[in-house]
Amino acid sequence: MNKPFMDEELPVIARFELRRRAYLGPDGVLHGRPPAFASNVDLLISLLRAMALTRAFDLKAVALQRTGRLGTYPVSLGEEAVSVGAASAMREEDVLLPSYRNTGAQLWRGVKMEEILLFWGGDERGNAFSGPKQDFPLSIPVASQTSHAAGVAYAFKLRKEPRVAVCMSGDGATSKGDMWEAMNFAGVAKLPVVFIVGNNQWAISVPRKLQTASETLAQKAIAAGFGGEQVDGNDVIAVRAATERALAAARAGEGPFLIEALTYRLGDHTTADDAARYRSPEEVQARWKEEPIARLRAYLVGKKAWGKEDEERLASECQARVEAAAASYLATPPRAPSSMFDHLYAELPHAYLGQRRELEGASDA
Ligand SMILES: Cc1ncc(C[n+]2csc(CCOP(=O)(O)OP(=O)(O)O)c2C)c(N)n1
Ligand SMILES: [Mg+2]
Repeated sequence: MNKPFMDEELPVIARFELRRRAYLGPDGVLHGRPPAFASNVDLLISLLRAMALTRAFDLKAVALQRTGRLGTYPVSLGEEAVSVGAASAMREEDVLLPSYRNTGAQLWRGVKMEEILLFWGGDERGNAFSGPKQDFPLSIPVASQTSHAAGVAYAFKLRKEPRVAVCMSGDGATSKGDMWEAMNFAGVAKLPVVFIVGNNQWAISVPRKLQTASETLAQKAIAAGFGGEQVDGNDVIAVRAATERALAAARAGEGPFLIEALTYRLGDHTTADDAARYRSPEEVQARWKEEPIARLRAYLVGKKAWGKEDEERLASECQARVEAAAASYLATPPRAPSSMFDHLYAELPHAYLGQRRELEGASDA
């Protein structure tokens, strides 16, 4: 850490503390004092299944992109526990504001795989998704969802509704003005919003250390006047426990919270990226030992709650579901090109009327 200048002769006026939450280690063993839900094997299996489905879906999405049938796509390989852990702690009436890397959270909330594929295939109908309609579409502009989340939480507060906005972002978002402003307002107005920062160590090719000199990202909450903690983001139990606690506090009127979920982006930034150009295969290989699915599987195997047959059944089930979703996506006829003029304006400006007519004329021909 950079040692900030400090005149030792002056009296100390404030001290801050940060804590780190971790239960399920890469060794597949529970440490510390895990939350009560960790003894609910069925729940743990549902978390495992959700992470496995996310990974299988990502694989298929990349295959579709590589064969020219999908646009750019961002996998969440190695980061599945952040999305699944956070979303699984939410109530249906809460509002999720995801980033582009939170496919696992959207799936948990009930968005269909074919809808996600439609979106990444360039069809906005994918955003009219199933599941909680009040959830936001995923945000591609980095950090713009943070101020939206503060706004949603402000509405909850004004209406006195016991609901929470869950804002998901990457580490890079915490370096942006939008997020500082959102956190500042959230702190001042004590808003029911939980910021989940998936710190995957990279903002495309920019490593965490070049993004911010802050020792942790969790401590950024302290500057905004609320609490934060660092969580092992590859431990789905820790992510869920941290989110549950923060949601309960926010719902009870205790204001915002920031969870820095430490993880690692095992894949490329998106299908438009080649991470081998800026990081070594050895670094990535070493991080595979920490990925979230293997450790939960190992834990369940140790408990005799999971075995080879379960694993094989899950793999073929995920495969079948993903294939069916891809087939449904591919069978969806594209929208008429003129639909690009719909929905943006209540009344189409004159300049666009002519363009629409021209396009419709061309497609009639
Ligand atoms: C406002 C804005 N600036 C730049 C970009 C280009 N961009 C896309 S992703 C990204 C990096 C984001 O990193 P991080 O917040 O750590 O999220 P991650 O991709 O690692 O999940 C950038 C700079 C963008 N999408 N939006
Ligand atoms: Mg990142």
